[in-house]
Amino acid sequence: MTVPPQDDLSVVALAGGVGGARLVDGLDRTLPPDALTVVVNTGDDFRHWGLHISPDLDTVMYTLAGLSPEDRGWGIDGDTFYALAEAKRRGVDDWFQLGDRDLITHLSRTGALSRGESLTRATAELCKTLGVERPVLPMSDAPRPTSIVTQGGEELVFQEWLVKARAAPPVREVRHQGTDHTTQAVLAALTTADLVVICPSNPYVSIDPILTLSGVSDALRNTTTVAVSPILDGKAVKGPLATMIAEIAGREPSAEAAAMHYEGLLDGYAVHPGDAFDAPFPLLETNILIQSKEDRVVFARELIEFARSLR
Ligand code: FO1
Repeated sequence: MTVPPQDDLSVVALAGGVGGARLVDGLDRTLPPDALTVVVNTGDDFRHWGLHISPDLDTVMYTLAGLSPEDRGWGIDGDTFYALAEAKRRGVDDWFQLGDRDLITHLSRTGALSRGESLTRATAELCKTLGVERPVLPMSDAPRPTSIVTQGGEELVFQEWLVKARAAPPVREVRHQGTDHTTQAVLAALTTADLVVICPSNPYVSIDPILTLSGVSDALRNTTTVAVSPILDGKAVKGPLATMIAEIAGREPSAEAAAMHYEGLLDGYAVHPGDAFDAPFPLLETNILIQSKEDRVVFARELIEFARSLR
C-alpha cells in the first residue's frame, strides 16, 4: 500500500514501555498535529497500594510531557520517595517504587475509574493535566493482565515477575488473560491509518497484548506496517527481552528473531547497523539507539521517509 506524503500521513504507533515511549517522542517531534495516535499496552496494569497502576501509559505520557528521566525512562525525573520510605517503615509493600509526584497520576486514575469513567477517558484527562496533546489511547478499557509462567511452573503477575522477582525466574510462557476487545477509538485510528509503527518494545509482553486483541492484526494487514527492532547487536537496550527470546523461542536473540515474531504483518523493518539479514521485506539499516532526544528525532524522520518509500 502507498504511503502518502508526510503532511497527509496518519500514523498510529503501538508502544509499550521505555523503548516505545522514546520512539513515540521522536514521532511526536516530527509529525504535524493530528498526524499521530499512540496505542499503549495495558497488559502491565496492576493494583498496588489499592491504586490502579498503568506503567506503560504513564511512561508514554511522562515522556511526551518531557517529565521522564532520560536514563531510567520511567517515573518522573527528580521525583521524591517519601511515601515509599513511609511504606517501608510501616512494613507495607515497597518493591514497586512509586514516586510522590507520580502518585497523583495513580490517585487520579483510580478515582476516575471508581466514578465509572473508562480508562480511555481517564487517560485523556491525565494527558490534559500533563499538557500532552497527542491522543494516547489504552489498548483496551477492560483488564487484560499479562502473566509469566516460569519454567518452574509458577504463574506470576507481570510486574511481580519483572520488578519484584527482577525478571530472574526463567520464562516458559507468557499469558494474556481477560478481555480480547479493544476500543472503538483504537479501531477507528487503526482503520484510518496510512502507517502503523510497531515501536521497539518487547514483542512478548508489550506488543503481543495489543496485537492479539480482536481486529488489531487484521487492521495492520490492511495498511503499511513497519517495526523497529527491539534488539541491537544481540542485546535489548533495556529489559529482559534478549533472555526471553532464548527461553521462549529457543533462538539466539537478534533483530531477525524479533522480526520473525511479527511474521505476516510487516512491510518494512528498521535495524541497527550490522544487524541486517535476508528479509522478505525492505530493511532500514541505521542508528536505532535513540536514548537522546536528538537521536529520537533523527531516527523518526528516517523511519517516516523509509515508510513513504515502501510500495
Ligand atoms: N520498573 C522497575 O524496574 N522498578 C520499579 O520500581 C518501577 C516502578 C515504576 C513506577 C511507576 C511506573 O510508571 C513505572 C515503574 N517501573 C518500574 C517501570 C515498569 O514497571 C516497567 O518498565 C514496565 O512495566 C515495562 O514495560
